[in-house]
Amino acid sequence: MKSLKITLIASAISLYHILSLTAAIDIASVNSPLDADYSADVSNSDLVNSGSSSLSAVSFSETPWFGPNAHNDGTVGIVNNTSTITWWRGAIAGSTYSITYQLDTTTNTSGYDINSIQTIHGWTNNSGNQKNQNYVVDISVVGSAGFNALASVAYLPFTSADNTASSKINITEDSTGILASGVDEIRFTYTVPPSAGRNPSPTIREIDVIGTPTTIPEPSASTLFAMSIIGCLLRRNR
Ligand SMILES: [Ca+2]
Ligand SMILES: [Ca+2]
Repeated sequence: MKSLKITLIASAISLYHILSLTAAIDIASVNSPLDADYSADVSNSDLVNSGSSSLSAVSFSETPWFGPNAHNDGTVGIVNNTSTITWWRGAIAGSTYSITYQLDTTTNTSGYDINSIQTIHGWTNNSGNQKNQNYVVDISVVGSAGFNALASVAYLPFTSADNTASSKINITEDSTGILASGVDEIRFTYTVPPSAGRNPSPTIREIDVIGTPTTIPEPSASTLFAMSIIGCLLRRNR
């Protein structure tokens, strides 16, 4: 009976995660002629911000040429300062680059609910393509080493000739307000757009992931009653 109960609870937890992955996702996008715009929108206490207790580690597919700490330092930074953007040099169209955030599960063992994601790009000079946002968000949940796709962003309104200086994406969930539950890793993978011009790699000023520790619901009275019935039936069939 004990193993059956554990199996049922584990199944319920897995179903909880899967249901969360079927979220009704909304992706909103805006842009501005100002390089370091949207500064008032940035969070310095989100799940992946540098110094947050929820952030365990950050890793890159390739170390950025500029600003390896800019993407999660809690600010959009200042105009024309390369330390305030995370940027990969030598990118060509079709190149991919990723940032992976590992969340701490020593305290919050069930992982985290993700409520919203915000990404801000911005730079005054060079190609307008740098302000396009073209990436996929993948998540991994507690108990699984694999990743699942959560959202795909393709905000590509700018050509290399555009001087629009910044853009902002907000990813939310329309129904439950929760994009995913039980998350212990979140990865952003950027693809350089096919029409990219000079220095086309994204100029990432900040990535915010808003969320809270996941709370696994206790089994309801009806679930426990159903478990007891199953247990009785199993004993009778021995
Ligand atoms: Ca932040
Ligand atoms: Ca920043």
